[in-house]
Amino acid sequence: MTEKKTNLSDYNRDAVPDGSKYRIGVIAAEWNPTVTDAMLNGAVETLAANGVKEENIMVKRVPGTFELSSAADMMLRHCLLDAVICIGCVIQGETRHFEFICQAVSQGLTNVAVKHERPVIFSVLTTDTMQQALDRAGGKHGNKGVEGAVTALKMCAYRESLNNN
Ligand code: DLZ
Repeated sequence: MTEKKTNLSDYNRDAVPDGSKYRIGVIAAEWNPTVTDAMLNGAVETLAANGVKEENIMVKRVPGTFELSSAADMMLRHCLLDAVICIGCVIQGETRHFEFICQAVSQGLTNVAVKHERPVIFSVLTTDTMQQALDRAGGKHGNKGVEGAVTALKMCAYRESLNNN
């Protein structure tokens, strides 16, 4: 049973599968780059710290969070990967863009995961303010990129456990 986490960067090292045999894609949106770059670094560092080889981590960037779904779909169609981590940051503004982007990316990434039967990780911050996002991109609440990398490895192992039955 997973307890409620107080910090996104906290994880039990013993509970994370060894990543040495996995190939992982990481796609980061260019919007709000201070936030997404910090999440990207957190994700890549965490993958490496848990055994994923540098040559097995494919990093790509896309213009905005809205593009993450189509980019993940293309990546899984063209590249042999075990999982894709999608990193974005949408901050509530004065227009309704926020709700359209959040709705589209959450549903879109789910669809891509189901279509390809691969973990597609939702490392997307959806916050009211930039400060709330920074707090979750290496700030006082940890780094959502770290959480995404840990989730990707756990889901790779989950999928593998089914193949072995
Ligand atoms: C247009 C837009 C707006 C208003 N806000 C954000 C945001 O907070 N975070 C983000 O990642 N992207 C934003 N975008 C860009 C869209 O995601 C997308 O790139 C454009 O609508 C073009 O499809």
